[in-house]
Amino acid sequence: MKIQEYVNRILNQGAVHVTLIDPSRQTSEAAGRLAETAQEVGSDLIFVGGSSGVSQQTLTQTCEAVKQRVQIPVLFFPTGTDSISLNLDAFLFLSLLNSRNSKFVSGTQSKIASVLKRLEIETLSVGYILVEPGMKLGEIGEAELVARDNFWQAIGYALTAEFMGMSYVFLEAGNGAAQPVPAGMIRAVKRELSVPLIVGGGIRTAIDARRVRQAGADIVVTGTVIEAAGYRERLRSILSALKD
Ligand code: 1GP
Repeated sequence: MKIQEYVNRILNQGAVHVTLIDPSRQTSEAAGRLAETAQEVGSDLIFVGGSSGVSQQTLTQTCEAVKQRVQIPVLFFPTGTDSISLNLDAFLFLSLLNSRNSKFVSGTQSKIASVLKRLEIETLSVGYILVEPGMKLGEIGEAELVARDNFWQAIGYALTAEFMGMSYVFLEAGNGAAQPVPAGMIRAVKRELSVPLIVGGGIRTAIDARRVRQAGADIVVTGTVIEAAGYRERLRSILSALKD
C-alpha cells in the first residue's frame, strides 16, 4: 500500500506527474539520466515499460539504471510486452477494458498474479481505456478504441472500472498521439468518477498539460516529451503548468 499512499498524499495537494520511460528508446544509461532529470524538475513517479517487444535484458538493465538514479517511486507499466520487471517499487496492474482479446483484459494478468502475491509486490489496479487514435498501443492491445466524441462510452468504461473495484481509471490516447484525450471527454468522465483519473498520450506542452489538468486529470503521464532535445525545459514547463 505504500506507493498508493504516497500517490494519494500528493493527490490531496494537487496533480501528480508521471514520466514514462520506454526502455526501447534509449540506452539504459540514458534512461537513468532522463529519470534523474524528471525527478529534478518535479516528476512524482516514473513508469518504466509501455513498449512492445522489449527484451527482458533491456528492460532489466533500464529498470536498474533508473532505480539507481532516483529516489521517487518507479513502477512497472506492462503494456504490450512479455518481459516483466519484479524489482521496482510497485506494479501497475492494468486491465485494458476495451480490448477485443481477453488476454489483455485479464488473461496475462492471471498468469502473473500469484507471483506478485508471493513476492509481496505492491499492485495498483488500473482500468485502462484506449481512446482514438490509440497508436501502437491500440493495435497491440487489439482495442475497440473509444471514439474521441463518444463521451458516454468513455464514462461507461470508467464506471465499469470503478464498480469492479479498481483504484484508478486511465484514459490513454496512445504513445506519441498527435493530441491528448479531448478535454470534454476528461471533464465528462471526471464528473461521474470517484476514483483518481489518469490521463496520458499526446501531452507535449504546458498548454496541453494545463488543459488536461483543468478538465479533471488527477495524474498526468508524459513520455515522448523526454525523447527530444530541450526536454528538460519542456518538462519543467509542463510541471509548472500542473503544479501551479
Ligand atoms: C503514457 O502513452 C503515454 O500514458 C505517453 O504518451 O509518449 O505521447 O507522452 P506520450
